[in-house]
Amino acid sequence: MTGSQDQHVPGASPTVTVLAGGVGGAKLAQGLARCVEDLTVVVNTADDVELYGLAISPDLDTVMYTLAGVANPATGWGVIDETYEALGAMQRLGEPTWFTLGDRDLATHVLRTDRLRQGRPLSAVTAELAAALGVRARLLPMTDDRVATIVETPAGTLGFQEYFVARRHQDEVVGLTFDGIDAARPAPGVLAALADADVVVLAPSNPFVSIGPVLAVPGVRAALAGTRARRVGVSPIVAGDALKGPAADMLRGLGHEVSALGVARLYQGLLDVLCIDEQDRELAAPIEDLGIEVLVTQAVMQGPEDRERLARELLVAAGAA
Ligand code: FO1
Repeated sequence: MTGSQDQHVPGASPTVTVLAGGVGGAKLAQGLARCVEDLTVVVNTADDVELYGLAISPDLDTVMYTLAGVANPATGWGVIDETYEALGAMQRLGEPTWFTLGDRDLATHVLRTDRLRQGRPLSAVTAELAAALGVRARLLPMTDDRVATIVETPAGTLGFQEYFVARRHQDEVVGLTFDGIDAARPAPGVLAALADADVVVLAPSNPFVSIGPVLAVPGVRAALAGTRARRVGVSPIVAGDALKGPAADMLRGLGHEVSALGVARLYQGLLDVLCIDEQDRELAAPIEDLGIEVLVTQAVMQGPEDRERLARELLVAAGAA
């Protein structure tokens, strides 16, 4: 396999690292997993939450279930063919049930919590869970340390899942902080995955609350800025709106242009190529003016075949396929 000492050999399977949040990142990671042998996914953990005493890592689980082929296709998160008996029992016991935890999903949280209580780091627990589900890609949390996204809104300060799920991301976002980020260290393997890759992909995940925390882990932004890998991003904003979730509202609320150009400005200096949708073709020239090459294609992934199609186009744009 190629590494930072070698240039990628055309025709050989490249070493690819993806920075990802939840559903969008998971879909692209699945497409890439169908194209390359050596795939590492570095996942946001700043929206992790503790409920009923259980350690829940929604983005890690979304990527893990998607790569294992057991994600709920209707939502993108959670497990296919779920039942919700335990949640119903929680409700009868008077517990809040705004976070929809299925019975099968609960098994993951019970095991994760047990292993963490034994003192094992999240990265090791994640590797164990992913291996048990047959995931071949290397799945890494951005850090083993606790980091929590705090959302400032006119209604007050909210934890991320309280903002996102309980209040359906309807509050205006006036500020974001990542509690614990200054003391966080990249999980084992994260910096090497950036340094040794042929291609680093920034998934079409929310730049503020999905990719943002990953880049904010001390050392990660510098590793991405300094890697010899070709760095390819996919805009999560298409035709002035978010593919999913509150990315458009956040760009607007935090004073940025709500477009792929706004995304390009956020990632300036960290990307060699930005993939934008055909509907945004007219933004190619201003993005190129920022020193970022542009791939114009159908950037919205439909089904699993389409995830592979987009992944392959990204690898070609990176000169690695
Ligand atoms: N997202 C929702 O919108 N509503 C839910 O009830 C919900 C439950 C849930 C349970 C487990 C899990 O792994 C993810 C879950 N998500 C839910 C998704 C998650 O909150 C967000 O997609 C991410 O945190 C943002 O990337």
